[in-house]
Amino acid sequence: MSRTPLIAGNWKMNGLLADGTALATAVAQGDASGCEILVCPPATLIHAVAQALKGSTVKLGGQDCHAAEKGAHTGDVSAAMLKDLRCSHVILGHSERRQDHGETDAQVSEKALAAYAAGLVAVICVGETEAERDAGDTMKVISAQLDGSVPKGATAENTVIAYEPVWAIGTGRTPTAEEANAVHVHIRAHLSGGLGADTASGMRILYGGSMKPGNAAELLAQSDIDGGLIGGAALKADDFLAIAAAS
Ligand code: 3PY
Repeated sequence: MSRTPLIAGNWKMNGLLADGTALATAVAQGDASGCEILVCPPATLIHAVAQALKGSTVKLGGQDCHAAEKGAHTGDVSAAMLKDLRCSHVILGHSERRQDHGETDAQVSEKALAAYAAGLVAVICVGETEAERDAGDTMKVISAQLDGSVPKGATAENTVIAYEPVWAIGTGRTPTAEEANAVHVHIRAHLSGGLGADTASGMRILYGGSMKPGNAAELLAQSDIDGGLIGGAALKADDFLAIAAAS
């Protein structure tokens, strides 16, 4: 099945109003033919970035949402609030949230259900640590994360998976394109068992973890790598657009 590549920028906790708006404006002016482009700024910038993206095909996403619809959750943002600001996607279960906030697979799954209810696409992140990889446990760890984090109602339309080896995030190190693809193939096969072959073959699986212009073409040429979730390189419009052009 052909899957349109998705090139997603995870800005993490970076950007003030002026530079965030300038970055979004530059991305909106780039050539997005041949792929979908998504930018996920910090919550404080979503409104301004939405204005900057008006009239462009670049999509907008949040970096997290709460599982509850609303209520006494100081500092949190609901899926409906993201939708209200014209987001179409939300990243869930990034390893930095799993590490910094102790997020569990079950919480990620509940957040995904909240995202679906609000009409958002959930970009669900999974990935092994260096110790898990060294112990030969990569596939086992990824399978368990998928089982716990991806809800039963996941479809190829409402869910994207991002494979982000924790040891490759922000380190400049990446698996070889073939090693990364082997995990993507495993993810698709595992999803097929739980969600059915049609859903699994239509679902996009992004690679994340130090994807940059220099390695994007090789990674994106692999059979089961359907795009990228880009960290540092998403903060420079030229680099981000070069990755999109390689897709
Ligand atoms: C990275 O590439 O650093 C990421 O964590 C993308 O989400």
